[in-house]
Amino acid sequence: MKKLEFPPGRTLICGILNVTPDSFSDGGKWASVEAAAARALELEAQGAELIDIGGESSRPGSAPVPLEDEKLRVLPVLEALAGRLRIPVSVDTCKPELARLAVKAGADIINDITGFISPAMIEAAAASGAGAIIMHMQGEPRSMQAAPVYGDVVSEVRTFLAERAAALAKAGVKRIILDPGIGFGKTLEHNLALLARLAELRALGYPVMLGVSRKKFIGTLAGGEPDERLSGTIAACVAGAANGADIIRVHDVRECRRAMLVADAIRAARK
Ligand code: 8Y4
Repeated sequence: MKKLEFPPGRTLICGILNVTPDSFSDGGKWASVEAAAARALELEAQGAELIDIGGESSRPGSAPVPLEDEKLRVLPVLEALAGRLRIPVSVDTCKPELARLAVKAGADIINDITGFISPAMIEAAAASGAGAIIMHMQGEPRSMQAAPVYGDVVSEVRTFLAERAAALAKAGVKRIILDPGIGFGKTLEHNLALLARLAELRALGYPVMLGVSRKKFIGTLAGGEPDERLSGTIAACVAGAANGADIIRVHDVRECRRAMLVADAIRAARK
């Protein structure tokens, strides 16, 4: 199993590989599997240090995907990639059966946007020997953006992540990454507070992943459709890196990698 390494002072890039039907639909099943595998190799060549593969659209308002559909989307791509990548792969799923099968098919890390609240997901991570990305979400994708409410969003997210990390560690999961879940049951103000105070999450002692790429709060602040949000994405990633993010999860790997090379160099010159 491949393991993510965290060289001090470097912000790693996680490239997003969506394998939902809308992402690779033309040309039938084999063509779409090969296209997805080729995209993963391209993200690696562009400087990704981790690939996050997901077959369930977790956008606000989206409906759950049946297990069989998610399996048919994700597993063939992992199988097609076996032995072809030098970097680890995470699987974005909250279904324990898929998580186990994905690790058997070559995934190294389980990325659960529901934060391993299900004991079966904790068990899947523990039994498979995979690492775990614990993300915070308030509510569920279908309804989470209705009216999210917190007292202090940063301390509530920190308390949740600390509790889930303790449960995973107790079950024997070794490689744990925390993620504040930007946009998952959060208003603009909540997202900004989490970005500004990321250091409070990092203080828990685990690496922190940050997912801001093309998200709605960037459109709210700077305008633009998702494919016009690269500048805002880079600004948020630079701010996140300055505040201690260890990994950024992004669509635009080449551009964000260049931004992190500059941001990390400036951080290294701090006295
Ligand atoms: C355009 C395209 C606009 C996609 C928004 C989006 C995170 C995550 C997602 C995250 C972790 C997304 C699976 C949402 N976000 N996993 N997953 N952290 N760990 N929306 O922030 O990319 S999906």
